[in-house]
Amino acid sequence: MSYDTMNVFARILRGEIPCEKLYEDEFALAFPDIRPAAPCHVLVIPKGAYISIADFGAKASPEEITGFFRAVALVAKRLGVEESGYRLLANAGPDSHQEVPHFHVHILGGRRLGPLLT
Ligand code: D5M
Repeated sequence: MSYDTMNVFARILRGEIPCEKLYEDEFALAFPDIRPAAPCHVLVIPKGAYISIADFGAKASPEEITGFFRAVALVAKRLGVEESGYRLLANAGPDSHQEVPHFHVHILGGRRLGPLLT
């Protein structure tokens, strides 16, 4: 499967679709999920064109991978959910219902979450 350059997150990165930028650096962009599943529901996406965690792990440089996950942790801290706790979620492929084929991490928090999301 090749990367779809017209996916919604690719279009957000190119500035073709607006988003509320909560954080941005050379490796990552964070913005609120359009369909929040928790009081705090933010998406963090890498700047590079990667479909999934497998693609990201296989093709991104160590610097990109480190920079991205540092950004995820920093965003969670800035959102104020570090102390109360939060969940990171990354869907990959059809069984997970991954909807947008650009690797992304969901940060979920702001309420007591169930043991698992179904
Ligand atoms: O989750 C993809 C998520 O992306 C899903 O929760 C909706 C969200 N989404 C889709 N379009 C937008 C825009 N334009 N802004 C913000 N959030 C958006 P997945 O893990 O792929 O199932």
